[in-house]
Amino acid sequence: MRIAKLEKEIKEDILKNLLKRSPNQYETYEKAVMEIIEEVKINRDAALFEYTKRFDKADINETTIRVTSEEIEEAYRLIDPKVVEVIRKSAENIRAYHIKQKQYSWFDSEPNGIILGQKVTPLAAVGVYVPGGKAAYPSSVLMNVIPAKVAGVKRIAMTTPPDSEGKIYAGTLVAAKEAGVTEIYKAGGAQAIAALAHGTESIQKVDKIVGPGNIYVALAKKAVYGHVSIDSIAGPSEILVLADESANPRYVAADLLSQAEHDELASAILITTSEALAYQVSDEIKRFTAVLSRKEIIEKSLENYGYILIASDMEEAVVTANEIASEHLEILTKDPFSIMTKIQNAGAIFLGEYSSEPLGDYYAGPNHVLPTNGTAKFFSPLSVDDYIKKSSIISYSKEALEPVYQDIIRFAKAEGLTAHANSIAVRFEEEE
Ligand code: HSO
Ligand code: ZN
Repeated sequence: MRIAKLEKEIKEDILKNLLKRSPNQYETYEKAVMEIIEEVKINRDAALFEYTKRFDKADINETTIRVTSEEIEEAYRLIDPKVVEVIRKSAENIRAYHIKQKQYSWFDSEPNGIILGQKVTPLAAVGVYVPGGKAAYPSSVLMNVIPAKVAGVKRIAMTTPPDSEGKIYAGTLVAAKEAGVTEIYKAGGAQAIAALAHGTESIQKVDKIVGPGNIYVALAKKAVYGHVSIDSIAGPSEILVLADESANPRYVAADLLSQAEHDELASAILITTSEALAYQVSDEIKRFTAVLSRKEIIEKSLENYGYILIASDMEEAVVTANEIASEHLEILTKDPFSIMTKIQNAGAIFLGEYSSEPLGDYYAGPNHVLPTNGTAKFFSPLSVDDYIKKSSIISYSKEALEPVYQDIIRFAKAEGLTAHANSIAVRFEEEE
């Protein structure tokens, strides 16, 4: 992994380089995606089944599209019971954390009869997309579904592409069941997003679609946005470690590699005030990489988006971390909590040497769906907030409206809206 002194030029290069990872071949796929959406909108199930045949090589029809309880039972037989146990424990931690995010309706009343408030309502139906094959992470199923459940969403419809035999990865099914998904469909790609957004004979329309997917899925979500709501589009994984001379170089190296293994576009950056640590981490990375199963992916991602940067002091390191706005930020210093107070931009912050990033990916409870690509400057982790909406509550008594009604009429007339003025005035006609 390259080692460099943290200077202005290299910082600018890195920021530019990282941005290159945001998907930019949209035009290439846009036409195909729009066509698929139109087809599903018009021909519904028939189009959905035809695309499933064409893209997933699977024969699916109106009786096989929905996953049955027998299929879920079979999935449980295929998964190591110890793994099922971990999924359960993890789900419990995710639930406990997200319950704290719940927002409640509130109503304020004044003695003169003014009641103002905010009513919180869960979305009625949510669609969760889960990628097929190796990209299907049971942990991500938990992270997308449990906050919806905690919010009180009644219908949670999951779609995921089947293999050529019409089967779905057992880990996905077990996680879906543990998280509380209410319906599971064998459909993937842009056609699944179109079905969730517009509805077909087999799949009822939802209000919001969440979950990661390939470029077709991402583009389809963008295309249906407005008709339904969507979550933010996830980019490649990122980790930034801030470390001083007290950090353990083996831990730092292992943590950087944990995200580099996700994919070739993943980024792993160390910013340290210790030159000695920089070289030790670089050695440890070589040693670990040689024996890791995803060696090729790791090597590519480190070559493209891996950096070890030596900062002249912690303040410079913190400023740079805030500019990069990483999805994950680890603070491995003598005083991690005091540094955390200076962090303005990061999706999730891990403090201290026993808080390695995968602890957050799998177990601790906070959501692992996080803002990527610098969007931690303005976006937050996926949360219960993503599955609720609010309505304003307004109630005035006659006694409350009377002293102010002339003012409102004046305001309406100033905007030239006399019907508005009249709707207030009509209530005080006798008095005039
Ligand atoms: N680190 C990923 C999530 C994940 N890791 C799932 C393992 N499984 C999000 O950036
Ligand atoms: Zn991960």
